[in-house]
Amino acid sequence: MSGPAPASTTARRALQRCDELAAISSMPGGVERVHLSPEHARANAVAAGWMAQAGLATWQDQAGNQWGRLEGREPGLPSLVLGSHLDTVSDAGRYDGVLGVVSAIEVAHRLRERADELPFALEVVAFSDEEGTRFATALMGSRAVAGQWDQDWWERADADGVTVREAALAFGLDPARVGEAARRPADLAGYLELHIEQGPQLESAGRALGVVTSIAGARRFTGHVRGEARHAGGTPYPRRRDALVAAADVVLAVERLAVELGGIATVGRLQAFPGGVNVVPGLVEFSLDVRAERDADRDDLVERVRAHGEAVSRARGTTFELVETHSAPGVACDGLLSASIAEGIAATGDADPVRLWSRAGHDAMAMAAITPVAMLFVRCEDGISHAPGEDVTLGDVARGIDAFEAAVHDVARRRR
Ligand code: HGY
Ligand code: MN
Ligand code: MN
Repeated sequence: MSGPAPASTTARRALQRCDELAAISSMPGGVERVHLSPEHARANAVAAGWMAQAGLATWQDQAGNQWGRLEGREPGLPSLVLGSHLDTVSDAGRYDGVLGVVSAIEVAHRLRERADELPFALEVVAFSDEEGTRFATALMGSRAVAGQWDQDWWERADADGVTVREAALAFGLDPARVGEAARRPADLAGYLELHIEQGPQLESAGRALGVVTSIAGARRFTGHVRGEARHAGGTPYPRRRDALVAAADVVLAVERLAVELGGIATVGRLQAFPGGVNVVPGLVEFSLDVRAERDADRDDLVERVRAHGEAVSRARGTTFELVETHSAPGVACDGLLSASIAEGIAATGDADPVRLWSRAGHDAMAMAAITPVAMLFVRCEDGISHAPGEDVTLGDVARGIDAFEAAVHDVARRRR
């Protein structure tokens, strides 16, 4: 067969590859692939094989990101980078991040015969840590590429007490060389990311694809409510300092305040200690994730939650504390690159694509520190994500890959 493969063939292969990656999991019967794990190494190796098949020169950087590169009309040109992440949340779906990586590889594959016409090199990147599942932070892979590696991260430990430094060494990385993962802005022409929407807006609008206008920056915290563990039978109510009852009040307020202020806030994890059926809980540890379209509104919401937690604790004789574990500023997508994404979608028959801001975080946020970024969203079934029910259709993926490829051609046309 000569010429590029038809859309449905490449889309079918992209979906098969999502299935193949889903099988690389540390969770029996589910999908979990975390930073610097054996599954991370296997997924990188598999992705590197696909990149090589697509004609890309491949390498893994010192932050565990997997790269591939196709030279443009002359060697050494700044690169247009297409990418997303291969790490997952626990009990994940099969498309968050992964669809963006396999679609980028398909686009590179289709362009390989014509790469000598491109006014940039084309690179594909599979980022190592977007979700922060293992070390309770996020974007470690893309932040390393953006030259924003935080030296404090080395001592961060996972649930088993393994630090990032120990995990990096076991993975075969040299912590002293993490700076080599950083890319220079002058070597980049931009960053484009295809991702499932992870919400229901495209589905509600009856559209397969959308242009992302901006990406909300999340702040994440580990919270503690401290009271006093005592006998569940013997301790009268006036003497109790029940950390879980105080925390429950905070959890309800998190939802109420988020709705009131137009933000989004979630307590996704909560644990009571010592955890005995006949012991008043003396300590609660919980997570808090806060987002809004504008950073100022998000920060306001954080302070309102903190004030509520402190007030509840004063009334109940407990203490309340929020320690920040992750903070990313919101990011605006680049106007010109977004125009290319819109042109790409238009080439698939939707002349006036939906524009929406991303409630979810993406590697593009980190990349925006060193190069202009834009994103293409693909509709997902019922808006479900971060859950095994994540789903997409073959038709939407075919359109997404076509639009992604057409967007790359449009960027090339504008740079000539
Ligand atoms: O949580 C997020 O927004 C991203 O999917 N990691
Ligand atoms: Mn995710
Ligand atoms: Mn993602």
